[in-house]
Amino acid sequence: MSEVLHILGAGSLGLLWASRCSLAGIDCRLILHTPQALQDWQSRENTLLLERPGDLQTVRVAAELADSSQEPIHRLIVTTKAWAVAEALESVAQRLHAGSELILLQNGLGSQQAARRRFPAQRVLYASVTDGAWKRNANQVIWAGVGQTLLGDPQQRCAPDWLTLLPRADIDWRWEQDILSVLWIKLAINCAINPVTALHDCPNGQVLEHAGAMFNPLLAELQALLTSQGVVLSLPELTQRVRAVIQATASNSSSMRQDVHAQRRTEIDFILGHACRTARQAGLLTPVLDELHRQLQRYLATLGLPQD
Ligand code: KPL
Repeated sequence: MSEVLHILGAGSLGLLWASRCSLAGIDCRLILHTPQALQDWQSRENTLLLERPGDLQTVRVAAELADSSQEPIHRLIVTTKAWAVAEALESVAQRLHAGSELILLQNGLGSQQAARRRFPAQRVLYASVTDGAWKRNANQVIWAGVGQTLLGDPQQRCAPDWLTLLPRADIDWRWEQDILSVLWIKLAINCAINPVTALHDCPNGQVLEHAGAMFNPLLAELQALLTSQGVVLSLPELTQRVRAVIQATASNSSSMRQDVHAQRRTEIDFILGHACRTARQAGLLTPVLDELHRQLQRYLATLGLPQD
């Protein structure tokens, strides 16, 4: 690939992309948030460790600050949390040009549409990622579960050519004509699992017992919401999908529970908040979803965490 691939956000997903692409010989640049983070990165000689079961690889990845270069950014992978996207993109706005392509890897919905509104001249792709990764420290990432990356563009049918290079970096990706439906279904699954795990401080496998009698009405509301957004998925299918994720990730901590444990801002507003707002706009009544949203907001407030 001739163009540099910039990665904005040095969380677990950012480091996972940076390490895999660099190992594959793709010229990557990690955009860090603060001068201190850049200094720390450089003091470790730009090295990043990628750990997979039974394997540890060291790779060099160059890093920079958003404003430490005027060099245009042609291809940008945005790997921040959903609530950080707007500010992160603003920091590189001067370096984007009409041909720049952005790929957004966030959970939930809302941050993608906001980015598209803010950058109408750029191509903005949306992605759904199922890889499991976590950071052991600032320059070591563990690729705990190999997943798939579904990519799409609600406004254009064709994938950019350069994506065909991604399998070289062990990124198993697929082009999705209807990426919004994929993201809506993922959001519905997250609405059914993540708040329960955060409120009850439990792994995903205990969601059914803690959700109790509200589980089925919650899924019925979520299914109606999906239908209102043009997503074709019956209630039995949605129920089966949610149960399958609970089973497949039974011992995992949801991303929301992990955020609460780390005293980090959660993505509540891009998951439950977006679902409740969209339901209202569609004229749907979603009392169970609304109550879950309020309950989680109250809980976050008691922990001193933002309610959005
Ligand atoms: O996507 C997830 C998350 O934690 O955000 C699930 C599917 C619930 C897996 O943990």
